[in-house]
Amino acid sequence: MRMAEGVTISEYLIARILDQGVRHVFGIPGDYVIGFFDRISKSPLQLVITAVEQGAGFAADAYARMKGLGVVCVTFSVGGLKLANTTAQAFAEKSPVLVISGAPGREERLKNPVLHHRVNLFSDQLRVFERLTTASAELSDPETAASEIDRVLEAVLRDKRPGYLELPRDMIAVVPAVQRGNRPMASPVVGTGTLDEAQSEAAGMINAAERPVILAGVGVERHGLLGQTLGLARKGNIPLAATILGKSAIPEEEPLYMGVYGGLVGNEEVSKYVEGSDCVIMVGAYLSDLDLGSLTSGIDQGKIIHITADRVTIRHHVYPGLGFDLLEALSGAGLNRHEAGHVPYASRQRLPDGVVPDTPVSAEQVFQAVSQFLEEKDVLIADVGDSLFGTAEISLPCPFISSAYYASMGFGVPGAVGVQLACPEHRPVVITGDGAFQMTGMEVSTAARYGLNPVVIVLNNGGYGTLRMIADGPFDDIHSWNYAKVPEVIGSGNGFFARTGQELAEALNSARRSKEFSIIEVPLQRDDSSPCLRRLGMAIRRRL
Ligand SMILES: Cc1ncc(C[n+]2csc(CCOP(=O)(O)OP(=O)(O)O)c2C)c(N)n1
Ligand SMILES: [Mg+2]
Repeated sequence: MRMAEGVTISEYLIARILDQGVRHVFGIPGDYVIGFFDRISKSPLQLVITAVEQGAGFAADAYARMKGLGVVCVTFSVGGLKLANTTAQAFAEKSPVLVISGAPGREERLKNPVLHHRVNLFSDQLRVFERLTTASAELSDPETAASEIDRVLEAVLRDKRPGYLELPRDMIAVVPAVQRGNRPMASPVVGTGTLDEAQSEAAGMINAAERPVILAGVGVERHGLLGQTLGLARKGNIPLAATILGKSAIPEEEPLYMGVYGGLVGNEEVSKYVEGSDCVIMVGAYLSDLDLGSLTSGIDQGKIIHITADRVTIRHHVYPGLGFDLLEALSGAGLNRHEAGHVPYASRQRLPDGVVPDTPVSAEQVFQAVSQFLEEKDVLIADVGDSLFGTAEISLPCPFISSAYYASMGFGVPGAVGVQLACPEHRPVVITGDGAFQMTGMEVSTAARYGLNPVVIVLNNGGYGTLRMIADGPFDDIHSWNYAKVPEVIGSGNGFFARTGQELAEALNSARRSKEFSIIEVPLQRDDSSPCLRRLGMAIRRRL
C-alpha cells in the first residue's frame, strides 16, 4: 500500500503485517511498547498474550512455519532479550518471524538518563538482534521509517529468516515526513548463461549416475518447492529422502519417498542408500551434526548437487547467485528415467501393534500409539529430547514441526499455540519430555485463554533422559510434578495419567473428542527410551 496522508508509523507497520495475511501478534506489553499494543488492539490484528516472552517467540515461530510470517511484539530488554533464543532458533531453522520491540523514546535518551530496563548502551538490544536476524532497523527517523519497515519485511519474506524492528515509544504516533514505502522486491540478477551451465552440468551428472537420490530439507517447505521437487523425482524416477528438520516436507504417501535420512536419527537403510548414492541432489537441506549423527561418514562432496535459496554447489564448485531456479530448470531438462533397483521404503513400514492393554507402556509403544492416533488434519510438534528421536522413526500422516537442528527445549507447547492460531482447522499434538514441559508447558494457559485444544503428551522419565546417555548423574534429575493435575491449576483442560496401553488409548480418544486442551502424562522407567535414542546411547558409549 502507499502511505496515505496522516498515517502513523504504527498504522503503517500494522497495515504491512496485515498485507501478509497475518492475523495474530504474540507478546507481552511493557511501558515502552504499550502504546503500540493499544494501536494493535484497535486494528484487525488479534493480540495473543502469553505467559512468558519465550512462549510468544516460539508461538510466532510455529505460526510462521505454518503461515509464512509470524509476529512477536515485546518491551525493551526484559522482554526483548528473552527473545534472543527464539529468534536464534528462527534464524538457524529458517523461519520468517518479525520481532518488534518497544524502546525508550528518542527524546528521553538525550541526556543519557538511567532509565529502567536499560542494560549498558541504549543500542545494545539492537546490536544483539543485528546478529540474530537477516535485517534489522531502529524506527527513529521519520524520513526513513516507512522504507525501513518495507526493507526489513521484504528481507524476512525473501530469506525466510527473522527480522527486527525497534520502535522508540515517542515514534509510535509520528506521521513520517517522507511517505515512501512498498518498494518492489529486488531479486539478484543472474545471467542466463550461469543457469544454462549449471543445468547442463547437473543434468549430465544425474543422467550419468546409477543410483541418484533426492534429499529434501526444510527449504522445500519454507520456499514452497514440493511440486518442483516431486516433478524432478518423478521425471527421473529418483527416490527421495528427507532430513529430520524437513520430515514432513515430502508427504509420506508419495510412492518415491523413502523416509528420514540422518546419521543415527534417521532410518539406517535410508541413510545407507543415500550415502551409497553416486549423485545426491540436496534441495533446501542444511545438514547439521544431528543429521550426520557426527558418527557417520556422511556424503562425499564430489557426489553432491546442493540447491539452496541463494547458491548452488555442484561437486566442489559454487554457482553464486543461483538458487531454486535450477530446480525448475532441471524439471524441464532432458533427464533419463532411472531403473529403480532395490530402494528401502522405510516410510511404508508401519510399526507393529505392540501395545498390551494392561501392562505399563514403554517409550517405544507410546510412539507407536501416537503414530496410529494421528490424522491428516493434525500437526505433530516434537520437543527436543527423546520426543524428537522417537518421532523420527514413526510414520506420520500429517505435517511435523520441531526444533530439530537448533534443538532448543521448550518449543512444543507454545509451538502448538502458534500452529492452531495460524491454522484453526489443524489440531496440534505435542510430544514433550518432562524437562522441556517444565520450561514452557505453562503456555497451556495461553491455549486455554484463546480457546485452543492441543493434545500434549508428557513423557515423564523423571529428568533429562537424553543427557543420561552421555553422563548420568543427579544433575539429570528434575523435581517430580503431577503433570496430569496441571489443568486443575489452570482451571480448564483435561488431565490424564496413562500408565498402561489401555489407559493411553482411552486418554488419546477422550482428548480427541474434547474441545479443551489435554495433558496426557505417561510415566516411564528412568532408563526407558525409543529405539533411536537407545542406538544413539550405544554409539556414544562405544565411542567413549
Ligand atoms: C533450552 C535447552 N537447554 C538445555 C538443552 C540440553 N538438553 C538436550 S536434551 C535435554 C534433556 C531433555 O529432557 P526432557 O525434556 O525430559 O526429555 P528426555 O531427554 O527425558 O526425553 C537437555 C537438558 C537443550 N537442548 N535446550
Ligand atoms: Mg525427561
